[in-house]
Amino acid sequence: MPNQSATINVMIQAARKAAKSLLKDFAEVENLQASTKSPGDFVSKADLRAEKIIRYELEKARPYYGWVGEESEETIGKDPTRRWIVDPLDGTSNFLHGIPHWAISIALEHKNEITTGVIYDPIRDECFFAEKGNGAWLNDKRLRVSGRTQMIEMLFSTGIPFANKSGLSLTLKEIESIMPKCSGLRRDGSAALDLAYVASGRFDGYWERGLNSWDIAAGIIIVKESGGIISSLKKGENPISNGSILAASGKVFEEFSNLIMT
Ligand code: 2AM
Ligand code: CA
Repeated sequence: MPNQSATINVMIQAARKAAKSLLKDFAEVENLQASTKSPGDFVSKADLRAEKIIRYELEKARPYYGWVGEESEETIGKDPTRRWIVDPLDGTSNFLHGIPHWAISIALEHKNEITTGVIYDPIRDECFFAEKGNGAWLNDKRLRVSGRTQMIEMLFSTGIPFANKSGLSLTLKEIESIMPKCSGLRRDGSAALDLAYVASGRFDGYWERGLNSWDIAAGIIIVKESGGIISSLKKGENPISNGSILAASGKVFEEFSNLIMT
């Protein structure tokens, strides 16, 4: 079993409490699918309810930390070196469509470095978490990135820009270059779970652009502590600031990033 800090226990407890509320709302969304009413507003409220629960739990335990998240303005804490980076519901489109693939993502940043992360998938009761220097875990099992060595056996994941998001043709070009060389590509709709799946060796690599810090913050430390490599798609930059990310096992990082980052 992992030797967990008090901080990570607080984060996991907050995620589990929010999960109860989200699961109740998700059951409701599934009922709404067959009706003509739009569940969009309902889901925004589910998201806000989950954020409120997480914020209450985290601020109760650590009142001096700052906060940045999808649903509210950034708050600078009395301790300006630490902030929570939170996505109460990552994979909103899946949630909205009744697809059981979404997660809660909570990270702690200290002096511009992510030190702790929790990604909780309530549907499968899978809690991925990591703390700097303490390894990454899925429930009570230690995580390792994939050991596969041949790209042709590897499975990758990405996000494809939709609606008015930019970068569609670039992503399609990247997909065209990787598809003949690998064993498949998934577009599952939750950046947090994509990173958790790289950390657990389910995916061998993942890349996406146009993200926000809260989509990827927890995943970054979980991948790193699983022995994986994280990079921005712009060399030398920080994915937290520019929202473009590539994650992979060390076995394929170079080949993969050469295909994607050219
Ligand atoms: P969300 O579900 O919390 O919106 C899917 O490709 C990933 O991109 C999800 O993690 C999703 O997070 C995120 N995403 C969706 N729309 C986005 C947007 N307009 N800007 C940044 N990230 C977005
Ligand atoms: Ca998100």
